[in-house]
Amino acid sequence: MPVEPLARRKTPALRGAANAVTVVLAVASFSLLACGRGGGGTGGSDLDFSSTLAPAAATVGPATLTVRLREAGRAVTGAAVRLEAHMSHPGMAPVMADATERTPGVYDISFHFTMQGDWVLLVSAALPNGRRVERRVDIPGVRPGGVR
Ligand SMILES: [Cu+2]
Repeated sequence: MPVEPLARRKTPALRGAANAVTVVLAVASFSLLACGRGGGGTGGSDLDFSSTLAPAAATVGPATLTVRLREAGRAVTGAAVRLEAHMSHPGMAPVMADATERTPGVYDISFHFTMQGDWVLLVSAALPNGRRVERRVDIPGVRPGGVR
């Protein structure tokens, strides 16, 4: 007879532990998504994302971010690649731009640095197979334009 109440008492505690593990896992995967910078993959390790900025020494004015997408060693064609460019200080609307695919898997995003200072480029790519990739590219110290 005393066995049954004991067993009942144990069950909620075990459930609580399981819930705690679930929460920890959810937080861990969220922070992976939130700071998708660097070479780590957000959607899988077989997806290769690289980007270059031209001009390399960023100044206020026009710029082009070139994004290369490869999946399992093959160029990813037909992706919808978008840019959201933010400055590090508040109160400024982001600069938005869409990419055009120059050659298979190579996407050019033309936009303008509208102010000198520190910028954060958020690149998102929606792949034809439904995958979605987001990367953050920091561009610190954009210099005033009109020097050239
Ligand atoms: Cu600004």
